[in-house]
Amino acid sequence: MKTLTRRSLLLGGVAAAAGVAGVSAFALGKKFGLIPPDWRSIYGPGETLSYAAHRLFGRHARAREFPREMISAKPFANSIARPTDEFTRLQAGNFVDWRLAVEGHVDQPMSLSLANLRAMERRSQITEVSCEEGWSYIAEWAGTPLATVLNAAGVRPTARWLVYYSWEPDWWESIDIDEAMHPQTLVTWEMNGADLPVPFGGPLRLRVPRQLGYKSVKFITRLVVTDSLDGFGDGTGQSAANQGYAWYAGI
Ligand SMILES: Nc1nc2c(c(=O)[nH]1)N[C@H]1C(S)=C(S)[C@@H](COP(=O)(O)O)O[C@H]1N2
Ligand SMILES: [Mo]
Repeated sequence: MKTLTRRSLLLGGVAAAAGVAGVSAFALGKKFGLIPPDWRSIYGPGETLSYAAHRLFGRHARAREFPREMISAKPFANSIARPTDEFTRLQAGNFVDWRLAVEGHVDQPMSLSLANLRAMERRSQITEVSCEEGWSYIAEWAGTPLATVLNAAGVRPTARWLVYYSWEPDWWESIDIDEAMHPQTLVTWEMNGADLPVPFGGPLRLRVPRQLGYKSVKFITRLVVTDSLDGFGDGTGQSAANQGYAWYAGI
């Protein structure tokens, strides 16, 4: 007869407890927003840890802001896709017909012109753009805090993520709602005191200065507030996920 020894009972109990703990740690992590959408990727465990640490300890941390003397004399604009005829037409009209749509989990979906945004609020900050390839530059950016735009639309309590789209169809990204509401996250329409130049993402760029350059998407046209990233891409919430860009790119 097989007897249950103290030892086997103990081992079984520990394994069961570990199993339960393993499952519930993940479930708890998800519940409290500690799990990034790309936790399944090659970055998986490391990404999850760095994102969880950021969520727990760095939610309100601020990106470094620089003194005016440190603004780069020659900022580097990464290459962009060749403008379409439609883009060229909008540019010829000084982008008066450019619109930023605000949709999803908001009380009042909106379609905003540059003039609408300028009339809302202006904030400026001197921050750095850092590319994952190693170069960086410092510039003064001015625009409307994204929080101001989202509050104008009335963010619903179900909001967890913000997905943002570019004029370039293969460029879109997402951030969590804390990053979206962070005071340094800016719907940017001005750079170094002039209208945001097209090579730097004009007329409208989302500056997310707490993360690497690729999260600062140029030529933004649409913001979607959502409770889940499941339907966005393959659930990883970014266009570049399959090219090895980590979803969370905190610096
Ligand atoms: N629409 C769009 N946004 C984009 C890119 C792009 O190619 N298209 N490149 C990204 C990358 S990889 C970086 S590092 C920064 C570069 O910003 P810069 O051109 O101002 O240096 O823009 C990001 N935003
Ligand atoms: Mo980049």
